[in-house]
Amino acid sequence: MNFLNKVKSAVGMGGTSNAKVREFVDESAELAQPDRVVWITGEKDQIEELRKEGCKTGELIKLNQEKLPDCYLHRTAVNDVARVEDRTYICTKEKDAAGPINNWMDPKMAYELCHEIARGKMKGRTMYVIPYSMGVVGSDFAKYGIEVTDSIYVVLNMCIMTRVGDDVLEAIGDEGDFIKGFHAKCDIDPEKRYIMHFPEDNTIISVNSGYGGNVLLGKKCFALRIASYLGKNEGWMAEHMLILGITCPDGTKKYIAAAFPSACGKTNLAMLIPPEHYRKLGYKIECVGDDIAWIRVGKDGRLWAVNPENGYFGVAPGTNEHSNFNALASTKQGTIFTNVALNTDDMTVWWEGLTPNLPPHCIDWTGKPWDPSKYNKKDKSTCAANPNSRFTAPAKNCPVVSPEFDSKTGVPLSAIIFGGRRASTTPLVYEARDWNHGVFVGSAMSSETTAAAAGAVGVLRHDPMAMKPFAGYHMGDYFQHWIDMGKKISNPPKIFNVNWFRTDEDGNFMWPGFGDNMRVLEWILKRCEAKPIEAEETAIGFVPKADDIDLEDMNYEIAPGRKFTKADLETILAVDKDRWAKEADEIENYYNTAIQSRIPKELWDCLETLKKNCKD
Ligand code: GTP
Ligand code: SPV
Ligand code: MN
Repeated sequence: MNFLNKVKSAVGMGGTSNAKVREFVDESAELAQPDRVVWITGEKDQIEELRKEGCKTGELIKLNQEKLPDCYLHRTAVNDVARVEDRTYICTKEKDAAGPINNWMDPKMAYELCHEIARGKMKGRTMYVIPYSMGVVGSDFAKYGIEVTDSIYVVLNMCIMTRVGDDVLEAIGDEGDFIKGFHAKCDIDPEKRYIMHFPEDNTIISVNSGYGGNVLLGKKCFALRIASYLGKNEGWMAEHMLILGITCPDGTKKYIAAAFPSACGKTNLAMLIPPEHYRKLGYKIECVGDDIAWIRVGKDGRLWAVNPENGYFGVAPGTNEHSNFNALASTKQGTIFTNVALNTDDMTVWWEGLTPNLPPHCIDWTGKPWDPSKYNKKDKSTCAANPNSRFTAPAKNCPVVSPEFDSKTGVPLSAIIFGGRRASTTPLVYEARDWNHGVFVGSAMSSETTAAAAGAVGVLRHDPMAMKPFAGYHMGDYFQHWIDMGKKISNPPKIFNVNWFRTDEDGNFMWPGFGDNMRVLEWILKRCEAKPIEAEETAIGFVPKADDIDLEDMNYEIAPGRKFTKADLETILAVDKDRWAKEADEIENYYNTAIQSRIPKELWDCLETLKKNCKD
């Protein structure tokens, strides 16, 4: 230990004698030169102290403690509100290992660049050391990380989003391995912002950002980018998927995982409340996870999934007691809000869609008084909350958190669902013919971009398996890994694709979505039974007969005065061969120009079948 002996003060030493842990912390401190090093235990008193400190420095605003106990608001810099995909790099020795759709940098160069940027940047500040676990500590699925950071916001978020504490250091033990995560706010300079991944060294470096997905290194950086690389080498999968459980009227429980791109409905589906008619029949949804699934093949030949996280980093806008009651309920205690509006009348929070009325006295997400009379739904610059404002809420707050949430073995999957935002072409739901075809369907996903990543919103782009921004290696190899996993699963889940976002010619959503998505889940479950309900075989896969989607007590108006009818259902279930022929050409173009190589033969075969089916 060199530098650690020199810092002005050190609180705790994490009680670890793991030389690699101590070396990593020491080297980080040597680089960033903090005045103080504090080891995070995640204990209540320590958290309370950090909240106080955060309020003093202005990083946090204490909210109404009667209405929102232990809840705080944080505002990021205005140029630091979303993931930055163009500044996110996979740094492998060989460029080809990162593949053509990841940014790549030579690891030596990347280390040098980041070290240069971060050198001395914690002078006069505190470096916090966070030992955390992704997954239940001590379980077969669990993997451990140490994140060092100079941000109290990061510490408090990590204490919600992951399992933090000394038991993690114990689990790592004297010899054990862990993922190294270095985060420094530096100057929040967007020109020097880098999110670097070194999958060959189990290392992540993040500089010049203070926003969630860029800095909570256990989440996208570790649990998806690094973990997908580990999963490829170790024979398991790390996916951008929610996991939900469905209790059926006969009391049986089934589990489904679903991959939708960022801000495309995972949190909402994961904790949906079924329509009353379904509740009366005995259906109930429970949430295992809302963003990330780690999946392994069980001894029984099924896929088993866990949620490696411990909280929800959920999209605030649009969340209300009707659209997602359970998510809103999850935010009532111990929650950190990021970039939402502050309602100064009662020191609570507000965002677009929370209530139909606009509160008269708000401070907007940039810290300025908000004028509700200027609010124009179509102009994002008039919003009180940032379109990618978020809440960080403990998973256990969710009224429908699954009893299996803390399971060490995970839950067995009956179905995997892919989906995206598609105004046209893609029907409400269809089922792949088999595993390999399902992999093709996932690989062919496209979706309109959202505010979750910096850049234009509403642009259709390819996002295979919702992993475009998160696969830590070559996308062709990632497809191959899916194909290879299929060979190991004797009892595979069925694979489906859904689209909640079909619009009419005026841009109105044709499907009600949210709780009514239960109607589609029911059909999916019926297709997973030993004797599946019949379906229409089409050019793209199996589509429901319109009569088999239960529309009982559905009260949806596509536009004021225009009730959803069976004819609308038929429209959104229809497969238009001409459009799909074009889609097939576009998929071929994507394979050839973006992914370029390493695409499994099985996927080319599926593409040929699709083309042929569209001509027949
Ligand atoms: P990440 O946390 O970014 O990975 O996003 P997510 O996939 O969990 O997305 P989330 O559930 O937070 O939904 C994002 C946005 O989509 C919100 O504004 C929702 O209101 C909207 N949304 C979710 N489900 C539906 C749906 O079924 N229909 C419609 N029309 N909108 C939906
Ligand atoms: C996403 O963008 O998919 C998120 C939010 O879940 S972030 O953690 O910022 O990546
Ligand atoms: Mn996500």
